[in-house]
Amino acid sequence: KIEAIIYDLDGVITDTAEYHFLAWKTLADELHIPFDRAFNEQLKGLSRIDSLNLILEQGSKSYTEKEKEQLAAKKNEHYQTLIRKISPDDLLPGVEAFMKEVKQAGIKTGLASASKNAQTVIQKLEITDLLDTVVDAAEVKRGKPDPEVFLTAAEQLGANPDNCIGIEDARSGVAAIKSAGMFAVGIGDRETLSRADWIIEDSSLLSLSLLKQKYD
Ligand code: B16
Ligand code: MG
Repeated sequence: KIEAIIYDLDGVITDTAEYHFLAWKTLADELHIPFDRAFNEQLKGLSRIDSLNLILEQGSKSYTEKEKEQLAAKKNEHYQTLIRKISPDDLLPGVEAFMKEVKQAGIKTGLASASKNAQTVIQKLEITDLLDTVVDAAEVKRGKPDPEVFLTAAEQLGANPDNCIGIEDARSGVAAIKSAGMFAVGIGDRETLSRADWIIEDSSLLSLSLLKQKYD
């Protein structure tokens, strides 16, 4: 029995993963640090500061904690400029229909995001009503791949993790779902998401009936 479905935000519900990439790219260029899409794959799902540390390791300079904080704040400014115009039109194809179908089926829904901007984004997308709980970076101590964010969402929903499904676009996120003891749906690249129990190429392929077949 599926008790709850817990969604990742960036890259699953909306394409903010692209905006995170562009914001990091701007910062990396300013610092003359090489940065491309392939490298960006490892950052998906990681916290802002963990992502920054990985990027800075690619350069030769070392930075103080204070400098790192300033750089992280700068990236967030770039990011917030990019997300300013987000609207319901930015929901990825098929996502809203799927979320509604899940709710109508009486399955609880939650959001498990590593982003401190998660609340802003879901308000702009106007999907607050489709989520029974929202857990974001502000609420958890350990980021993905630690299972804490998914386990916290399950707990808030009163659901047994064994009966939960997590949906992710990032390798670190799939790892977090599996460590939480949940069924993992991966959206995106088959190789990157190889640990997921069901992998689909993009969100338009989400279907509750198919998911139930895979889950059973
Ligand atoms: P912020 P998710 C994650 O969100 C992103 O995948 C990741 O790229 C980003 O660094 C992280 O949020 C932190 O975001 O800087 O807004 O706090 O995919 O877990 O919804
Ligand atoms: Mg994501």
